[in-house]
Amino acid sequence: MPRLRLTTAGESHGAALVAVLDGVPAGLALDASFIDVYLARRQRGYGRGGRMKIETDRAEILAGLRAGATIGSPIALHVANRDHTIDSLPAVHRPRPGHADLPGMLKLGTADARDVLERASARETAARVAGGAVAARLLEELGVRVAGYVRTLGPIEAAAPPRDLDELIAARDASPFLCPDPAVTDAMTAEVDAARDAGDTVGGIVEVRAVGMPPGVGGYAQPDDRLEGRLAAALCRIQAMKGVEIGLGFEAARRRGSDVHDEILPAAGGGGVRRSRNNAGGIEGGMTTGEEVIVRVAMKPISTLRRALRSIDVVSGEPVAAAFERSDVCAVPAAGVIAECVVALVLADALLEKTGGDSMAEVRRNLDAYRAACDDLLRNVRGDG
Ligand code: EPS
Repeated sequence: MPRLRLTTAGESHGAALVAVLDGVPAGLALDASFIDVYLARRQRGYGRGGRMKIETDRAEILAGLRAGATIGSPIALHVANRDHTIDSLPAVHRPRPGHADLPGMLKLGTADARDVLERASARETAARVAGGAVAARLLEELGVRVAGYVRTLGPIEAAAPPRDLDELIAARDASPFLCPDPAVTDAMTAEVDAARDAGDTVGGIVEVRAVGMPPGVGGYAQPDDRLEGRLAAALCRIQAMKGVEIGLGFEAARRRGSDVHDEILPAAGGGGVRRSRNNAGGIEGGMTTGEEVIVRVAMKPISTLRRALRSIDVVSGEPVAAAFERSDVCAVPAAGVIAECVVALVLADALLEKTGGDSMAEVRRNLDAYRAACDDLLRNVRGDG
C-alpha cells in the first residue's frame, strides 16, 4: 500500500480536473500559488496548440488545509476548465492511429470515441501536476529538489545540462522549450515549424534529476519495493510515453561491467563514502544510493495529425482519414514538467515509507535520525590522503 496516493478525475472538456492526494503528513505549509507555478510551466513550450491560449490553469485547494498548512487529511485540488464544451462536441467515428480511440471504442462497446478521448487526453496531466507539485513541496521541505527538462526534441539533441541544479533550472526556465541548452533553441524551433507546416507532430525525450535523496530509500525485498520499477511505471503512465531509462540506461547493456558500475571511494577526509561517477542514476538494487536520481522518458509524437493518417469510419465501415481535433504540434516541454511531478510523487512516497510519521515534525525527526545512523555506520572509513 503506497504511503502517498494520487487519484485524478476529469474530462478534457468537462467542468474541471480534480485531484485527491492522500497521505501528506500534517504541518506542511502549502499555498495554491506554489502549485500554480507548476501548472503555468506545464502550459508553456513552443509547439503547443490553441487550447493553452484558452486556459489559465489555477489550483483551488478544496480540502486538507487549515490556515495554510496541511492537517494530515486528504488534499483535494480543483483545476477549472474554461473550455467546458463536452456536451456539445461531436461524436468521433474515425479513430486516430496512436490515440486511445480505437482500443477504447472496442473496450467500451461504442462507435463514438468521444467517451474515450475525453478522459484519455493529456489534459488529465493538469491534475497530476497539481498533485505532484504538493509532493515537490513536501520534498523541498525535506531537502530534496527535483527538476525536469527537455533533452531531445525529434532528432535535435541538447548538450548535457549544467551540473549545478540552480544553473540548470535558470537555463531551463529561460528556454521556450524548457531545455537548459540554449544552443539548440533555433534547431528545435525549426523542427517544430517544419512539422507544423507539414501537418505533422514531434516527440522527444525528457530527463528528470532529483538532488538530496538520502540513501537506502526504496527496497529490494519484494519486486514492488524496487524504485527502478516504481519510477518506470510512474513515467510510462504519462500519456504518450513509450520508454524509460535510468542513469546510463540502455547504453549500459552495450558496455562491460567495469565501464558501468560506480566505484565506492572514501569521501574526502574519510568518515563517509563517495562514488567515482553516477552511471546508476542514483539507484542500485531498488534503492537510492544517495547520488542524484537521473531518469529519462521517451514521448512519441502526438497522435492527432492535421494531415491525418489512414483510418476507418467505424459507423460507415469506409476507409477514411482519421479525425482531426485541435491539438499540439509538440508537447515535449510539458512532458518535462509532468515527468518532474510524477518523479516527485514516487520519491515522496518512498521517502515517507522510509521515515514514517504523521506530522512533518515527526518525519523530519525520523529523517535526521536515519541520516545520523548512516553517518555513524560509515564513520570508520579512512580518508584517501
Ligand atoms: C491538453 C489539452 C488538450 C490537448 C492536449 C493536451 O486540449 P484540446 O484537446 O482541447 O486541444 O491540447 O491533448 C492531447 C494532445 C491529446 O492527444 O489528448 C493539455 O491541457 O495538456
